[in-house]
Amino acid sequence: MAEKRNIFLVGPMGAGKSTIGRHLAQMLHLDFHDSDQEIESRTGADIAWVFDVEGEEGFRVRETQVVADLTEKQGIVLATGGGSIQSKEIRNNLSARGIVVYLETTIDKQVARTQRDKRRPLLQVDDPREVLENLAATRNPLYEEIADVIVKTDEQSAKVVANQIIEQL
Ligand code: SKM
Repeated sequence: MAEKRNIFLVGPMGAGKSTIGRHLAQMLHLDFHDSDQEIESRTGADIAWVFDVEGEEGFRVRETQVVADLTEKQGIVLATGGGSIQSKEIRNNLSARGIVVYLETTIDKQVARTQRDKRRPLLQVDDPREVLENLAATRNPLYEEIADVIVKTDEQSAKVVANQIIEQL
């Protein structure tokens, strides 16, 4: 990469966006940001609290603002929230301001990786698998549509995936 570009990681909950993003940022000497984490630091509360108090709608307003702000930076790796791509405004910002990498995974991996994770209020239900399958049906086409690069994350370590992404930039 000749100039300082941005890399935006999209994909469902449990795809490994935060872990892979940290490796990628370190390898490329870019700054790492995570939109869920940024929402937590701006509100001083966790994602579950934001959902409880402001509802999913309130959370999405915050997410849209955070992504708009972070994508204005230069030379960052951004791990986006799993549902962020449902916003057209976010999709437009991501496509216009960096390389979009879709981290693809399986429902089995998602279920295993998101168990007891308090940052996933949508999965605090009896059957998280069913929720993940329904979300995948609406969201996977959107991830695919905006992706410049698609990488599978279910069988490789985060470091290997980060290397595979770098090869495709
Ligand atoms: O942004 C968080 C939040 O739990 C919602 C979400 C989603 O809609 O898939 C994914 C997480 O990253």
